Amino acid sequence: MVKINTAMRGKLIVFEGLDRAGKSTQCERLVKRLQNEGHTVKHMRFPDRTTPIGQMIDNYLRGQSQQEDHVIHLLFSANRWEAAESIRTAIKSGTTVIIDRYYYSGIVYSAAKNNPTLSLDWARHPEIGLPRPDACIFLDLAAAEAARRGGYGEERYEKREMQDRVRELFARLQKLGSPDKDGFFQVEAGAPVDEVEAAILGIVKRVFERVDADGAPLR
Ligand code: DGP
Ligand code: NA
Ligand code: NA
Repeated sequence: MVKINTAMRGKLIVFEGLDRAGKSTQCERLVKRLQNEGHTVKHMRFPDRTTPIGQMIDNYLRGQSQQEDHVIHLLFSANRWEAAESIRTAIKSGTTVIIDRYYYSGIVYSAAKNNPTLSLDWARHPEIGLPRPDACIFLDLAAAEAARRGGYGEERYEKREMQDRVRELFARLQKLGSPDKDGFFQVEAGAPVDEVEAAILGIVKRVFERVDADGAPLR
C-alpha cells in the first residue's frame, strides 16, 4: 500500500498522545505493516529506559527517586539527544524510523506541571535541533476515556488531572504554530483499533508520497 522507493531516504514518523491512547499498539501495527511491504523500519520509543540517563528517568517515573522539574526535563531531552545521530544515520540509509513519543511529550508533560519558571516556551528550547519528524500523528483521547481503558498505571504522571492538562497543552502546542505544523495529524483514538489503524495508514501513505516527491532531506 505504501510504495517502496529504495533510492529515497527513510521517513521519520512520531506517535504522540496521552497515556493509554493506544500509541504502542498502533506503532507496532505500523512497523509490521511497513516491514511486510518491504520497508526497512527501526522502531524506537522515548524515554529509552535502557541507557544510563534512561534509567534515571525510569526511577523517577516509578517514584523511586525525586528530580527537580527542570532537571528531569533536561534529562528527558538528553535521552532524545543521545539517539539523535542514530536517527539521522538510519534515515539517510533509507530506514524509516517510527517513534513512540518524542519532543512533543517532552514539552507538554513538563509544562503541565505549572512550575512558574517552566513555561511551554522554556520547555521547547532544549529540543531545538533534534531531527524534525516528517509526521507527528497525535492520537487524541479524552482523559476520561483513557481512564476507562482499564485505568492508569502506577507511574508518576498517570493521574487524571495531569492528563487533562497534558491534553490541553497538546492542543495549545498545535495552535502555537509548531514548526512542524504541516506535519501534525490528529486521529480520533476513541474509535475501534482497526479504524484508527486505517486512518493512520492513510496519513502515512500521503506522508511517504509527499516526502518522496519533495526529495528534501530530514530537517
Ligand atoms: P511511556 O513509556 O510512553 O508510558 O512514557 C512514560 C511517561 O513519561 C508518560 O507519562 C509520558 C512521560 N514523558 C514522556 N516523555 C517525556 C518528556 O520528555 N518529559 C516529561 N516530563 N515526561 C515525558
Ligand atoms: Na505511560
Ligand atoms: Na505507550
